[in-house]
This record gives sequence, structure tokens and C-alpha cells, in this order.
Amino acid sequence: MSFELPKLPYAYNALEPYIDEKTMEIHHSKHHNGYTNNLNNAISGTDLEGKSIEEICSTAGLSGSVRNNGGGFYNHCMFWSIMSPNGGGNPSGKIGEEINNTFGSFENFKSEFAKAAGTRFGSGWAWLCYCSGDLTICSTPNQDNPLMENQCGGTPLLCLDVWEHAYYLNYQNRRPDYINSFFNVINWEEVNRRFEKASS
Ligand code: MN3
Repeated sequence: MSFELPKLPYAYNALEPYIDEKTMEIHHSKHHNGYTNNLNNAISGTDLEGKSIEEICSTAGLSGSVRNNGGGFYNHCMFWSIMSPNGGGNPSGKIGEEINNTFGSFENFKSEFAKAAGTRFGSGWAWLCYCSGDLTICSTPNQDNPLMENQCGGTPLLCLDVWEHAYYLNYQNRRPDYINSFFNVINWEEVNRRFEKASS
């Protein structure tokens, strides 16, 4: 059993004008595909073979290769799923209520999330997590995620890739513009589904 690159749940051009077709195509078919193949090679013949990607990410003492490529596989699978051409707008359902309770307003949440994504130096990710009963925002370097050793240990609900490969073709050095555009494609139904599962 090896990991397979998941099909995108929409076309490469479906998130335009916020994320362009060429970026999506390279990001999915080259970068994510590379992490997938490298992960399979890295775990082949080890105790990690046959485990779920969540189990692998949360295993202590991972090698650099498994940590980087396992994170790359998991993070991008999640990233595609929490975006949608029908996304954006205000979060509804339980996650909408909890964001208001925790951050005071959706605008405050956006501001704090954008700050975490904008201030992550170099390559990495911004996250909204459900952590010990609370919503929290954090960021991770490289392909780390909250499930990994020495990260927050929360359940990831929302993620944003801030590697330059995620935005450079269209936004060049303007990471803040890319972050603001991301709010127009967030699939809040999926985020709410993840929140309801994590908090039940
Ligand atoms: Mn990426």
C-alpha cells in the first residue's frame, strides 16, 4: 500500500482569479506529486509502511526525509480540500460561532491568520487548529504541520501554503496580496466538518 496523489476536487483554473491555473497545475502535478513519490520511497521497507499519514506525521523521531515529504503529502491533501471555487464569504455553522467567540469577529480572525501567514519567515504554512478545546492560530516552517513532534499537537482545521511556489507566478513577492485572495476561496463547509469532528 503506498500513498497516491489525490485528484483535485476541481479544475486547475477553478480558483481563478485568486489562484491561477498554471500555479495550481505545477503545484499539484509537480510539487505534490514529488512529495508523494518521495514519501513512498522514504517509508518503503520501514515500520511506517502501511500506517496512515496522520499516524506517520505524529510519530516521534521521524527522519528528515519522512518529515518533509510526509508533511508535504498531508499538508497539500488538506490544502486542496479546504479550498473551493464556491468558497469564501463568512464562515457559517458551528465554526462561524466559534470563530466569533474566540477572536471577537471574523475580521479579527482574518487579521490574525493573515499575520501568522505573513510573518512566517521563508517557507511554511499558517494553520487554524482545534487545540485542547480552543481554536488557535499558528504557523510551521517547511512542511511541518501541527501533528508533528515539537508542534502544537492540535487538530488542523484550515491551512495556507506560504511557500513561494504557491503564489510566485502570479503574485511575485506580494505574499500579503496572495493571503488576502485566499479568503475568497476558503471552503468553510469543509472547515466546519473538520471542526465538528474534532470537537465532538
Ligand atoms: Mn506547496
